[in-house]
Amino acid sequence: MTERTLILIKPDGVQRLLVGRILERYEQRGLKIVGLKLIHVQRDLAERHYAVHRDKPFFGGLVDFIVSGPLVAVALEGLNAVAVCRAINGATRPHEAAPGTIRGDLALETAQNLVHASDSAETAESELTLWFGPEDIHTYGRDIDRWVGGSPD
Ligand code: FUP
Repeated sequence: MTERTLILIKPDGVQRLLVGRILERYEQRGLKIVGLKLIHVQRDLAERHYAVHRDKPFFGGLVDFIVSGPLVAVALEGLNAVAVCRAINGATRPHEAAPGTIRGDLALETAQNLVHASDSAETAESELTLWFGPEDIHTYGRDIDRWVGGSPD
């Protein structure tokens, strides 16, 4: 099923000059970039984004990290985009992430694991609303859509 999902290339990805390489992994899989922006996020948005972790011991550090510098928010669309992006990212803890995944190839620390991806279609919908206005999401067709199962909108 064609889905949309939210990716964040977190501040460590920007600082480590990995934005292009990380974006390329989703793009070359066939996923369509339908929204893209660099944003130095306010605490309030970071806390709402990670609200599910509010009671966890790592919550404060996680929010500090996300607001520490600009990050890149990406809205991606494609067949099974939610599961595909989670697989491209790899396990949350980089030492458990398989080689070939972003975290398995490029990260060592759980607290600085480079990327976020929505964990379900429902979460994706609410996270995309949090990070993007309707005017920031673009629906368009690509010539390659018929080769990668993209929706030809
Ligand atoms: P993920 O969906 O893979 O991004 O992972 P989670 O939603 O479980 O966690 C969100 C973020 O919290 C992780 F990316 C890093 C941080 N975290 C920690 O710092 N320590 C932990 O033990 C678990 C998560």
